[in-house]
Amino acid sequence: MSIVTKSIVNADAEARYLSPGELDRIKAFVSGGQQRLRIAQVLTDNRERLVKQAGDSLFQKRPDVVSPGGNAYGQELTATCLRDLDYYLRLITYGIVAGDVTPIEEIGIIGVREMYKSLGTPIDAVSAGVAALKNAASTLLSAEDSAEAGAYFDYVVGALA
Ligand SMILES: CCC1=C(C)/C(=C/C2=NC(=C\c3[nH]c(/C=C4\NC(=O)[C@H](C)[C@H]4CC)c(C)c3CCC(=O)O)/C(CCC(=O)O)=C2C)NC1=O
Repeated sequence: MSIVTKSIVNADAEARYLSPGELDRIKAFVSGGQQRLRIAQVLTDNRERLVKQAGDSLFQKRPDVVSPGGNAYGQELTATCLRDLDYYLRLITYGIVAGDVTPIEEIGIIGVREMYKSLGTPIDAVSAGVAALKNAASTLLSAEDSAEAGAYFDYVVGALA
């Protein structure tokens, strides 16, 4: 839920107007809108190369995952692993547009630890993959945009660590 929806739901639950604090937070959300949309656009346009770069970097750091016996060993499972990185990049663009990590949390964090455990997927390596996505993204963004986007990548990295 974006800050706009959230504030309206909270205010209406008490049948009151939006408070000065709520209006300030909405103002900050709106004035950062151009930046967030610009970042989401760059990440969306470059998703294929970002996922490829992050995968290359992850498999260099964690050769075990793509070695015999590794969870992502073999063409098919490696492709599934890259697909998961693409999923997380997509969720991160949702969070950036919403200005809120809640969509990322609801779609891609809650329950995921148990899921990866049952698949035998090392979750710390998924986290390292998202950190590699962040690095790749930072090469395409200005310092200011990298810092804004970085918070959403860091949220996922931390939640999966
Ligand atoms: C949008 C929210 C969402 C997420 C996050 C998601 C993840 C997800 N990853 C899966 C599998 C998988 N995920 C991986 C990923 C990896 N293995 C590794 O060793 C690497 C560290 C890592 C890549 C970074 C692999 C290899 C599988 C297949 C495992 C198997 O079938 O044995 C599966 C099992 C079903 C399937 O194969 O599609 C799910 C549900 N699905 C979703 O809908």
